[in-house]
Amino acid sequence: MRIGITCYPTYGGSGVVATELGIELAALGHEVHFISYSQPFRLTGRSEGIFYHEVPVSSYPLFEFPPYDLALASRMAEVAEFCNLDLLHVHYAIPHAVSALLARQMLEARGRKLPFVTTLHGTDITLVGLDRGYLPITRFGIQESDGVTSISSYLRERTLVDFNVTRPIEVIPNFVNCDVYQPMPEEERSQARLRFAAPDELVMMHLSNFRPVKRVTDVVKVFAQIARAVPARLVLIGDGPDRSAAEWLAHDLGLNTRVQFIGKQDQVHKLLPLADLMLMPSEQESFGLAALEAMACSVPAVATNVGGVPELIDHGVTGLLYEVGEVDEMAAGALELLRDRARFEEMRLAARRIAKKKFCANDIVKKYVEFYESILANN
Ligand code: GMT
Repeated sequence: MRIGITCYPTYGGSGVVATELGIELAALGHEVHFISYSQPFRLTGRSEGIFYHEVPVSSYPLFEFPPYDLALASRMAEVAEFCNLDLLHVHYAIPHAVSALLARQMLEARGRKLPFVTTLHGTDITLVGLDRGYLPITRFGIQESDGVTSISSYLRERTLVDFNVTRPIEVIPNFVNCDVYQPMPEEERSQARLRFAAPDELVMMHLSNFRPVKRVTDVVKVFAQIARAVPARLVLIGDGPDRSAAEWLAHDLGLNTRVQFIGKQDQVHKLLPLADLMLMPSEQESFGLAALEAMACSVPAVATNVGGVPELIDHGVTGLLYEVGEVDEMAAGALELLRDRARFEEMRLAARRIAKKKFCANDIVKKYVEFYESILANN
């Protein structure tokens, strides 16, 4: 198949999933064309079968807001025509589903078909999409898609209820390449951990885009309690609006030397295995890809019982779940787990086992391919 993929290219779960999907599809022999305003950040090399088409967005004095969605629609139609795409797969409904709809109509007028699949990721439904200014057009884009998938059952329900969408939504969960995201051999791990911690110190990790929904200051608060009880370090990967609030909090709590903000990183699969626990105290999380990536590396997450997270983490078995804001409970639960080496080891193994069993790229990517085939068969 020749598949066009559109996503947000910057740091964020939906762009990661879209990019990893494209890479996996190309490895299966499909031709993948990324169409976006800049190259997706995880698309570092360019393996065979992967192409990137930039969307030029011209600005004129008349435009206070350059119309990216129109430029994108135009580029989608061009790429589909020149590269003979079979279908488009857009990740994150706003504005991508609407741009794809326009591209499909542009090609229809020329007697050519371009079905498109929309994958819903989270805030496109739970936050941005609920904004009255965007809701009707987002709903229209979803409703008019040739196929719709969501990354968790929770998100599917939210879309059906909050958007009153009547078309079927297939749940295809997020996935991880368990050969890339995997535990590190012990000697290599001990050596690599020295970058962040002394040999006797534990390493807590957080990975996100530091948006308010991630509650990064809770990460620091949980860590502060852990660090009071045991020798530990906190490594925060990523960047975003709440980074400075978290930095100030770490400073005010006297944790400067124990907390490291290492910013955006391309090779998170080399960092996650160095952690003992992942901290993900989010307010909302339709899936929690960062926790899955950590689990594949045998790193359980201390997370919140929100959205699609319970579909990923089984409390007490593959990680720990708490209500939003239960900072004391999260710290106490983490400490209790870390002190019980046998239970901790068991959870580490269970986390990787479940990542491999339920969320392995090989199995999930097959589901996408089957879904594409069913869309093409009906169009
Ligand atoms: O979490 C974010 O702020 C980014 C957002 C996105 O769309 O890039 O993430 C959403 O999609 C991820 C990949 O499917 C999910 O793992 C995240 O749970 C989801 N975020 C939220 O629902 C807040």
